Amino acid sequence: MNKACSGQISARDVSERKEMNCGIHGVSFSSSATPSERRLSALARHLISPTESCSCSASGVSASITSSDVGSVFSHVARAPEDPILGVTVAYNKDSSPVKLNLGVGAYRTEEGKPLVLNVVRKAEQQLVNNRSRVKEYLPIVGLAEFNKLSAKLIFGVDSPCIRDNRVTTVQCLSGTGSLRVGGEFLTRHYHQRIIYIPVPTWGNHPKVFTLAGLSVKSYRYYDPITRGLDFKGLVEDLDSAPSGAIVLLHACAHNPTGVDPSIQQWEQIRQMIRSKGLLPFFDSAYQGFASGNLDKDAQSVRMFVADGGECIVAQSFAKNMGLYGERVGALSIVCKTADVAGKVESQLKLVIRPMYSNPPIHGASIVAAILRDRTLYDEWTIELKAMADRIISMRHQLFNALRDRDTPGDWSHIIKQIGMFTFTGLNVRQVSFMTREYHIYMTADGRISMAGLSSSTVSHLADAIHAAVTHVA
Ligand code: PLA
Repeated sequence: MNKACSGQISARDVSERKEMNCGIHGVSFSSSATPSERRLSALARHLISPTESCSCSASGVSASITSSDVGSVFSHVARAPEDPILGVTVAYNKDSSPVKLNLGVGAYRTEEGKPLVLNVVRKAEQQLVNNRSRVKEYLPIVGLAEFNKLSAKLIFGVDSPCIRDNRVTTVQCLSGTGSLRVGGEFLTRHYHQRIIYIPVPTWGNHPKVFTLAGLSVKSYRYYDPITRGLDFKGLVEDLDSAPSGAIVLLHACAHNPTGVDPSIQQWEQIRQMIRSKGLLPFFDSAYQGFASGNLDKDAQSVRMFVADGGECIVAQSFAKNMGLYGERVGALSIVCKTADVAGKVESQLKLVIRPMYSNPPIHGASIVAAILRDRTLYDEWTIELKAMADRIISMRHQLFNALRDRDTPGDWSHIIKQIGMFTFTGLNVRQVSFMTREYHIYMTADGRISMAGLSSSTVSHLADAIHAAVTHVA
């Protein structure tokens, strides 16, 4: 299993790749290159990654020309590997076993193992359908204004000073990923420092999103595999040696994949350090409400940074907390020092978005706005959200108890200590592939399991598989 398939391409790998001047197809630029040249170069390096270029030059497997390829102008195209996370679902779908279990992608399932459309979402959609005055015109480039306002209130708090002072600009984007990408491109164009620090490990898409946005990705230590907790000392050391102005990617809550979040005291120390060094915090908030079941509590880290009057960026996703995965609804907020700056920033965000996808889709944002604007629907949402978070917490306890009952070797207390959708089990690549092969359990190669995909009826199957893996596979 190579690293590119592990779901955990570290930022160091990315930097190494960036430093590898592969020179293939003559695409390489010196440090004096313009931003657009650098972006092109980053794109080329991404497309011609070492693993892929090896497979075409060394083994010749991927790029071999079969008779049906002859004559195609694309016959040189090498087959790319599946995505480390979404590819798990592709493999799962091909498995015909009745006991198969998909614990790969972070998508909530009911106790019956079914995807869930929240009741409150059904109600909001019904309202939208019943309203004959609604049309399907294009939204503005920045999306639905009401959605933007309400999203900002959700993450920053209704009484947030940045909203009161009009110091924040919020634009609707294509879910969390799109928000990160638009934010990254804006920074490449308009921020003086193009280095972004991401935690190790982090969501596998982060290094790719930011590299392709034109930023240079570096890493900071985050997780200690020995304690299975936060490597706070490593984090502080790495951020302390970051160049002034560097961007720092922070998971607002429910860190993916580790499920390890800083305590409030640690967040305060991180905040002080970031502010004293003049670093720029960029929050990824993909799980608000999923960590604790409480929307305000899960936004605390972000709000601490806004309360000090400094600037920050937040990418928000409604995929998980409203179960709107496929609607692709999210928001990017940039908190500035003054309303005037925020207005100018917004004008530039429009120039990033317009050539990328012109304007965002209307349906998902309308659902979110309908729920956030209406007290009754909002309250109902918080109850459904808490129920999802509680079911995940209950699965943690059930899995922990099942391993204890089996006397499975090792300390499994991290299963109940970690927070959010995922458990970072500590299982290695060989153990993971054993579980897939022998038990039809699908998960990412880094040993992450989506607790949201587990139910009371599948816990014992998973516990049997983990027990067998740790007792039979080193
Ligand atoms: N940020 C983090 C930390 C995430 O975990 C995810 C999704 C996103 C952003 C993007 O979500 P969105 O674009 O759908 O709003 N991570 C998932 C899915 C749940 C994925 O990989 O796309 C995961 O299984 O890790």
